[in-house]
Amino acid sequence: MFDATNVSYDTQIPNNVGLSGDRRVLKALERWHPGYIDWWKNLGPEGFQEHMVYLRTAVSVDPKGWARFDYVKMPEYRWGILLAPQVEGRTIPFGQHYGEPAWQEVPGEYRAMLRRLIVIQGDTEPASVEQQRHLGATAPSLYDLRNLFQVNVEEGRHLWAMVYLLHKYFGADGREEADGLLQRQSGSAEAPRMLGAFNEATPDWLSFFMFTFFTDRDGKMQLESLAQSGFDPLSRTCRFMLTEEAHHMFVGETGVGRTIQRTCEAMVQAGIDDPYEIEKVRALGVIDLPTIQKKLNLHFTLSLDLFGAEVSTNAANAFNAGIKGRYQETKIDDDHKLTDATYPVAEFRDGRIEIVDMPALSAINMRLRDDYVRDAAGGVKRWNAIIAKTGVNFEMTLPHEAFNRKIGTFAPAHVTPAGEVLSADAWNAGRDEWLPSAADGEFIASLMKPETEPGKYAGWIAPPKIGIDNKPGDFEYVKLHDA
Ligand code: BYC
Repeated sequence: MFDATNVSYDTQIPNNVGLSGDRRVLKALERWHPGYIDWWKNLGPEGFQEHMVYLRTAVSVDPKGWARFDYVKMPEYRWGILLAPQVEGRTIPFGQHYGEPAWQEVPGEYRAMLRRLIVIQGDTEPASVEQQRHLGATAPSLYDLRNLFQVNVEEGRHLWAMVYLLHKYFGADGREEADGLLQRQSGSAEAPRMLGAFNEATPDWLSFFMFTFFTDRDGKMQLESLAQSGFDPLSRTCRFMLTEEAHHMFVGETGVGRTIQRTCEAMVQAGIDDPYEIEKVRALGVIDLPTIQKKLNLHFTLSLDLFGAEVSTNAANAFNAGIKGRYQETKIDDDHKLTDATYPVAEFRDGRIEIVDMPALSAINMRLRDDYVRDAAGGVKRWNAIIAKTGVNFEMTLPHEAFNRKIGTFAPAHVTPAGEVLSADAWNAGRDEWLPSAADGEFIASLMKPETEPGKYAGWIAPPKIGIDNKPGDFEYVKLHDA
């Protein structure tokens, strides 16, 4: 019998979707594969393609033991297609089809909408790999280098996950879209990636950690919403992707946390009480806390933009159709149709920030963004606990949601991180106090020197508390010398 928990390795593409019995899709994916490998080699991690990296590979979808750790050369990573097991008798948990059996095939009337969401989701995965491709050259340790590559190969697998859905359920136009996912490129003038944050540079490792904390967390929220989908194959795909996503946010949270920790320790050791003595702190070879706050401000605001407009008919239509739900939809205590419900939405009106009750159906993006902000705030609290423990007097904060926005109601507004509305000129004059300046970028870049000895860490970041897969401190996560 076909076993949907364990992964079959009898085709070139490991999978638990019975690919060997589905010649059409198998052939289509095998045709797509060489283009993917070319993309990985040309636009994936720069260098290190021939090195052995200690990576986890998904070998099952059993929550208790889905991964295996071993050394592998990245181009030989077994990118597989894995769907969480089908839930017997699952019904559509929201929208106008609430309570009807979940769809196993694409409903004709929602085909275009579904394809669009799958393509957008798919587009972000290779984009992030492209954004991070040059970071290997400046990794602060072999541990961090390995984590970067782990994140990268899994984003590659998430691309495969969306490409599978396109090939399996969307025929010729699905094939075209799958090819397009390898043609657009992060930051390209002619064919950029689809969403704003995925065309920004990730210039240094602090940006990488902020990205994996804030932007991967948008990924989590979006995947959670798609995991509610009435289209069961999408739901199952996203559910398994979320298992891997947790590690990406761990990399971000602990990466920023270790940076903060090292800065505070260096300040205490040097007897510097005032976190705003920036030059003195920088002279210690660590990143001052106000600059870390500026990086936080930037990545938080770029990630807020990924939720789309606060009031959105696209989002209302997707919810009504049963295609994209809310965060933890099945745990919400309401009618799951939102016919008469309202939701408080932030609006920029006549130069003021107001909270207005709107039909909940059109405020789906706003609600998800609120859930996201709450989730992100938890991490910031944990960073502040690190600072407090060292005795340094400083608190990281999430800036006001109207600050530095490019999408939605606040796009034309000029608002400070504290939520004060300013003129464009006054805002521009304050910009470098709130967001990383060119000089901040140069300083951080000056610290980005690779540390390649097992167990050693660059001076600006503290070592992790525990190793990956419980490995000892001096474990050689990437074998740099025997490629
Ligand atoms: N940049 O009605 P609206 C991840 C467009 S991250 C550029 O508000 P909607 C990951 C929008 O497309 C998660 N354009 O849109 C993380 C629309 O254009 P059209 C990725 C934007 O649909 C780290 C127009 O503005 N997954 O997985 O309600 C590493 C009107 O907007 C942006 C998803 O996003 C933007 N930021 O909301 C690796 C899930 N925002 O169609 C991976 C799928 C909006 O009128 N996507 N626009 O030409 C969606 O659910 C929705 O498309 C969005 C936008 C939430 C993104």
